[in-house]
Parts: sequence; C-alpha cells; structure tokens
Amino acid sequence: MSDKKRIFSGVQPSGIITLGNYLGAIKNWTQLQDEYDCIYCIVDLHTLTVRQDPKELRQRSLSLAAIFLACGLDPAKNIIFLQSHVSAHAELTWILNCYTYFGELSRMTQFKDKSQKHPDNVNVGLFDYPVLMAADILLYQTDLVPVGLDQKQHLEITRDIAIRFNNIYGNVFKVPEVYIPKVGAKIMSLQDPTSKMSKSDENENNYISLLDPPDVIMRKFRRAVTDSETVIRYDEENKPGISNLMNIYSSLTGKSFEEIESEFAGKNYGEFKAAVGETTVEALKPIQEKYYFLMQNKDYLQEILKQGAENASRIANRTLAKVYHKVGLLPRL
Ligand code: ATP
Ligand code: LTN
Repeated sequence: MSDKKRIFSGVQPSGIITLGNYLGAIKNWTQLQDEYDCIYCIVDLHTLTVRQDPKELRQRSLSLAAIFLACGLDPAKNIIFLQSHVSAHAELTWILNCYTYFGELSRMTQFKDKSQKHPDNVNVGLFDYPVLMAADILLYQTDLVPVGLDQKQHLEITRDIAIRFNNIYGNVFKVPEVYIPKVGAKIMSLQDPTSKMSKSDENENNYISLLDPPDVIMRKFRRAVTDSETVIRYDEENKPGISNLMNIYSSLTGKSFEEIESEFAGKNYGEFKAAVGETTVEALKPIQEKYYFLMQNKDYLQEILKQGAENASRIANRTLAKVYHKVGLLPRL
C-alpha cells in the first residue's frame, strides 16, 4: 500500500449531476488524484431514502460512473465503485447505529429539509442517512473527505462517531478531516438563489445539468433570477442571484470576485449572464463528448465498477473485521 494520504467521497445517483455537484465536489477530486490515494463511491444505497424508479436508478448509477470518468477521474489512479457492491457499508452501519444517538441524528439539517420535502415518506433510512455515510468514510481509514458545504454537518457527526468508538475500543478508526473548496462550495439554485442547487429538484430551471446542451444552458442562465440593481457586485445578502453567478464564473475561470467586478464594470446583467453561460458551455463541452463516448461502451464501465468493488472490499473488510472483533462478535471460522 502506498504511503499517500487517503481520500474518500461519494455522490448519489439521484439524478444527472449538476454544475453544483461538479464545482463543489468532482472538479476538486480530479485535482487531488495524483497527490492522494482516492476512493470515489456512487452511493446508490443512500438514494433509496427517497423513492426511486428501479430501472432509472440502475441506468443513473452506470451513467454516474461515466460522468466520473468524463470529468477526468482516471480509473487507474482512483478506486471507483458502487456502494451496494461492498456489503461492508451496510454491515458497519448497523454497528455504528448502536453508537449513534437519536438526538444527534434529529439535529441534522439535511434530515429536516428532506423530511419537509417528502412529508409522506419520512422513513428510517432518511433518518439514518448520516450513519451510512459515516460507515462509508470510516471503513477506508480516510484522511480527507472533499465535499460541498452542505455536507459539513455530516462530516462532523462522522468524526463524533469515530471518536466515540475509539474512546471505547482504542484506535479503530482514523478520524477524517473535511475538505471544502474556497469557491464553488455552495452553488445556489438559479431560480431561488437562497436555496442550494440540487439534482433532485423538481424544477429543471433551478439547475444546470452536466449534460444540458448549449442552448439549454444559455437559456437557463438567461432566466436566472437576479435583482433590480444593474451593478455586477458580490453581495451574498442583498444580491444572492448575481453573487451565485459570480461564484460559478469564478470557480470556472479562476478569476477573483474583484477581477470579475472590473471585467463587467459598466456592462449589464444580460451580458454577464451570457458570459457565464458561454464559459459553462465551454467547460462542459469536453466532459459531454467524453461522456457520450463512454456510454457506448457499457462493458468497459461495468468492468471498472467490478474492479473497483474488489479493491474497495479488500480495504473495507479489513476495517469491518477489526470492528467485529472489538465489539465482541465471534469470528466465523
Ligand atoms: P440530491 O438532490 O439528491 O440531494 P445533491 O445534488 O444535493 O443530491 P449529492 O449527491 O447529495 O448531491 O452530493 C454530491 C456532492 O456534491 C457532495 O459533495 C455535495 O456536497 C456536493 N454538492 C451538492 N450540491 C452542491 C451545490 N449546490 N454546490 C456545491 N456542492 C454541492
Ligand atoms: N451525503 C453525501 C453523499 C455521500 C458522501 C459519502 C460524501 C454519501 N457517502 C461519503 C462523502 C463521503 C451527499 O453529498 N449528499
């Protein structure tokens, strides 16, 4: 095994990923792949907390693998796999459930938000979501977890569970650190810039999908909600729409907010939106080309997932065996 530090992160195959997922998470993953040992998981079990169409879910899981590769993740450098292919995730979840308190899970904002969104299906899985996520991370003795800002609270509970378990049984789990990008950590909805851009949003105009064709991208940006001023200036509180567009533009071009403000001084919102749209179209073009090419070769994608699951299982089962032993389960001979 290499002495590089280990990264673990995941994305739900709950829809086609958005520009938010890309800028908040996946884009950074590609920049970390040389420096770290990276494990990237398509967290299909997590999506079951919301009703899914089985056929579509299968299709989206494979499609997400293609998107990972299209975004630049090299399968020779990273382990890419499906959560449901490594049974240790579900198994460790059960154990960790017994070391997690009802009260702390009740405080999770994602749980509260999603319960409100799906009041007819507030299932136990939704409540337990953070524990499965903790199991994902802790199984791999992860050093660093690159995620968007919305996942910070889940990382905190993961750390709390790990520390609690270690305090009882000695050093079983590495306590992971969160890695949140400086820009792009929270891309907001285009129609409601006070809430997060989310791939399972019912209104398609709220998000840019990574696979949206150029005319759709341009249209969605053109319609993005702004404000009644005319100045392009970063001010999250009073100008959430424009600030969100600046965030997207900054994250794609590497330009600072000051640079953007002077680039668009004297220009109107329409011109700025068109520039953000064009930059997005250009950034997504090579990703989309690669994606459609990969989707013609499903056997190749399946093979990567198979290899990934084998490599991931090897690491995960080592941690699981240790945990089983520590808590007093008799080994199977
Ligand atoms: P869902 O809509 O099904 O809840 P989601 O779009 O919120 O999904 P996840 O699969 O839960 O996306 O998240 C994958 C990664 O993308 C996580 O690291 C998460 O923090 C990041 N992420 C999600 N939405 C955004 C966003 N709007 N801005 C930045 N990062 C984001
Ligand atoms: N909950 C995460 C997805 C996720 C994840 C993980 C991220 C599941 N398991 C482990 C990092 C590490 C989300 O983005 N909603």
